[in-house]
Amino acid sequence: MLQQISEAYGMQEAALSITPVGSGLIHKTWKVTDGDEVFILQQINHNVFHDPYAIAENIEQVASYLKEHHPDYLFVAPISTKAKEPVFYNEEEGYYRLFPFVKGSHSIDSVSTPEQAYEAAQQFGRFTGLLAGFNTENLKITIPDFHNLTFRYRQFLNALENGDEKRKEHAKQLIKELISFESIVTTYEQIKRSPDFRLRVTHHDTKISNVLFDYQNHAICVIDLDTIMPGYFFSDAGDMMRTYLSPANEEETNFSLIQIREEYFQAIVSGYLQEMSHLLTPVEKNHFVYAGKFIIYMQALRFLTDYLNNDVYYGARFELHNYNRAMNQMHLLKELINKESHLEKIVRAVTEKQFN
Ligand code: GN1
Ligand code: MG
Repeated sequence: MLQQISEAYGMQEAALSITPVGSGLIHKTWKVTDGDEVFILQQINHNVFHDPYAIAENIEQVASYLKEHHPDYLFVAPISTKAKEPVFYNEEEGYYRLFPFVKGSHSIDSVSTPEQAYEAAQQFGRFTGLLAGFNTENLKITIPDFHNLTFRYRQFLNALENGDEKRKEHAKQLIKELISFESIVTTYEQIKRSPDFRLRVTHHDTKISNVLFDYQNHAICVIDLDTIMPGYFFSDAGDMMRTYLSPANEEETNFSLIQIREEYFQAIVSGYLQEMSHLLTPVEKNHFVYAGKFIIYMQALRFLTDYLNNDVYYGARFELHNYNRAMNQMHLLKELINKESHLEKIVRAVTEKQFN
């Protein structure tokens, strides 16, 4: 594999060293060193992304818009092969792509200070903000219905019909609980019909490892642009809440460690609004807490659906893996809802103080 890839990109195979990096559930990622040059190599998960060229097209379009309108913005686009292809395809190995490694950058796997949350939120807000003039209809849909909560709920109901009987029995209580939060879907359906919510260029995967930091701990840019699609601001704000608010992540099985850190919530809202305040409608600004509920609920549904379907999407290292993840997200959702009125106050304080 390495030989073909190095040939395709004009690297010296003999001088290469390659180490796996990252913790994503979908793609495989490596750091590749070719003498003085460093790259990030990724194998695209073709089961999830059926059309890797659509991703490449989106990235190209966004890159050229940013280059024209915001030339100082650092946007990490993949390197083309010698044959000028944006991805390398090989029948046995599938699809790969290569990125330049951003010098002096590193990524982190968990958020341990509110400043990191602020910096990341600012970067994701900046990304959507700078692309406000870009016509979202030009974007290809790389995963249909990716953050369509109605669709995710339907997939969950399908799994209740057709999923593994034993697993259904095991998850009985959790299934009931998830159904009891169905109003989150109803609200989403109202939002879809409301003129107060705009479709924007949305990243759709705002976890902290998709932000590059420099060694002074300033965020430099966002990466992982596979799911750039038209979407709502609450997809990005919500996934930051899902992944930055709790000190324990989605893998934690000691659920008492799952907590909502209010100062991190404030940091996400402030950082995001720093770049997006002039673009969000007043109604959107009132939906930061909903953002968290929306994404956390959707992730709980997705993990449990996968558990009921025998782990076909996320995979699992042990029998209860996706069940535990779904339980974890359910706990996180309840913690968020417990603090809802307090969090709403924080949103009001931030919007009034900074932006009025
Ligand atoms: C997947 O592969 P990764 O970790 O970047 C998933 C996200 C989920 C996340 C949960 C394409 O992202 O939507 O939130 O797992 N991405 C896709 O860990 O399904
Ligand atoms: Mg990703």
